Amino acid sequence: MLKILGKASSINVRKVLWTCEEIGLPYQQLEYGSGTSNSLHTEDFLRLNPNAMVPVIEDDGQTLWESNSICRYLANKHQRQDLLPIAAMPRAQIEKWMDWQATELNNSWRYAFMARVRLSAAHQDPVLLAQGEASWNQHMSLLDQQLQVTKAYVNGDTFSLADIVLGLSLNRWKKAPIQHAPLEALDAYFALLCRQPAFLKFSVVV
Ligand SMILES: N[C@@H](CCC(=O)N[C@@H](CS)C(=O)NCC(=O)O)C(=O)O
Repeated sequence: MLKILGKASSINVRKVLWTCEEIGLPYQQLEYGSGTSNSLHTEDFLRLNPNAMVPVIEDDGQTLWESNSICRYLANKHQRQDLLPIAAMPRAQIEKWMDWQATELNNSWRYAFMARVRLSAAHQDPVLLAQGEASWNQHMSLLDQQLQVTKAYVNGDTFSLADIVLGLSLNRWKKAPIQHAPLEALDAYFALLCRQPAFLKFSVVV
């Protein structure tokens, strides 16, 4: 059976768990990472992922890390073309939003998230915090503009892997105690995602 190493509180682990639920794939999830009894800094774990990060999967005797790559692998392996199309351009449009989430969006929220959610003493500079919140809102506003066009999911009328990675990111933004820009298309998108049992299950934590 597919083995998923990583704590369920991790947003990146939850992307993989949600993907498995959409596919209807049985899995065994093991709590690994800070705050659990399984350290990422052992020789055994570092052999699986030298980045000392979760998630990691073990499937058919092989190991894979990087959450978005794992989601792509699972959709591809189980031929879920609704989640990740095979045709070049439709696929690239989904992957574009996944890459944007992992690079541009993720870089925008780190300081404000550490300050406001993790309450990190090292992230309380008021100027950097204001810049961080503004940057996070600005990136979410770009997603809002896209949703004003599609009026449904990130890439159009159908749910895809892009909605898994961005849905969890939206959940983080909505629940973080920051000054939120008023973004109505994102509110409608959040309500749409709340119709999916897996989203409700994996959006309990920030
Ligand atoms: N780019 C990686 C990032 C993974 C990542 O940041 N994982 C965090 C949890 S969300 C982690 O392993 N942190 C160390 C820990 O929890 O001990 C991915 O998407 O898989």
